[in-house]
Amino acid sequence: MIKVEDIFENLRENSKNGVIEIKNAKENGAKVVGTYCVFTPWEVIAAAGGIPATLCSTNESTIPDAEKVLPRNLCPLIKSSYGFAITDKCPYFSFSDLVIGETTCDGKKKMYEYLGRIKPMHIMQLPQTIEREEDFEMWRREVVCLKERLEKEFGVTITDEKLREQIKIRNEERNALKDFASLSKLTPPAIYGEELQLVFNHAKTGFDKERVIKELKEMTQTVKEAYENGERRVSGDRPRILITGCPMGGAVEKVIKIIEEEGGVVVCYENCSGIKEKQELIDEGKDPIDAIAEKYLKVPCSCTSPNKNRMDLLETLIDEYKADGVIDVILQACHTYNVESFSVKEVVKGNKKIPYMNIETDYSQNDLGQLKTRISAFIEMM
Ligand code: BJ8
Repeated sequence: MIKVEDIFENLRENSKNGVIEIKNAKENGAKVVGTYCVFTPWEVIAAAGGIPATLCSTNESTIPDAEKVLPRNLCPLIKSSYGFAITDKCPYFSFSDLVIGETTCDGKKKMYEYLGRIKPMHIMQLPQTIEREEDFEMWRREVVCLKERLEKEFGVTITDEKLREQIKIRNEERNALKDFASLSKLTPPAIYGEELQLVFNHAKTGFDKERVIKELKEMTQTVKEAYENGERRVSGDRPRILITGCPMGGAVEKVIKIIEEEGGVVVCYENCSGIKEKQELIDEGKDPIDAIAEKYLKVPCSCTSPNKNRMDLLETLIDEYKADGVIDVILQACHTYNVESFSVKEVVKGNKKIPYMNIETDYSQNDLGQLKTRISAFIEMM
């Protein structure tokens, strides 16, 4: 039987497999649809026969090129995304036949205007607030517009049956990811936070969803069995950290590394590269367009106002994963997450009575020393 360490080693070694998979699919005539945000309803793209692919956005190497056009004091995620596109360094972007964006934060939606000069784009208009009936109606119309655009671009008809099929697959993947993440609920956790992030990344770049679901279930089973047989890879005296805030990945994984080097363990990611989008399933009993619109409108992103769902989700996750402390990771110049950090602090320190720390960082490695000092002091205090 495969050892637990080997599972993660294989994932690290095969992290580029997604590129090969999509290249082969493209050569066989598949249509690729690039996405940036978890508001994009993947089910609609897949029901059109397209492959939804998350585009590159987490490396600092493309930022200097982006800054020839975009202002320097802009969020690194936006600059990196644009830099990847103009330098043609993101294979997923190169393969995309269409790119989908949403009107989330100001920087992102304005950047999309320039991206539209390079690739065909479809922009979904996201309501600013999500609580009124008219917000749902507006977003539902946007889902229908996307469906119609894909039908036109790819010369296909998206039936309710195809949508239902994709909803079922993606729900199964969400459940499989949540089951894997549940290994961090154990005391002590069965896995490290770096490994949890690795598995989320793996699912994101695995395009054959049935294979990904099977792999996730097997990984969960292997880790669970080893744990039940007494294997303890993570020491029980490591403080359990929940990470919230902006999406992570690539350059920002420095934060995870430091937390675990300094004696903590990340047990949960309340962000878009973690569990945020996975928590809620799509209702399989409803009209598929209604159900898709309803699910995605509930993504608790700071770009919507108010964003009470995020505070509720945070409280639930702190309890479920038995977090000892919360680290709020905010990308430089991300105003919405930065402003929201005050409410997050109120929930964490006020309601849950556990320590909270806010980190503002970018994609450079210049702040490693400072991050290390602050994170180490935070962990020591717990
Ligand atoms: S659903 S979090 S993936 S918008 S970090 S670019 S908000 S300035 S990434 Fe996001 Fe969708 Fe929301 Fe999730 Fe702007 Fe902030 Fe940069 Fe951000």
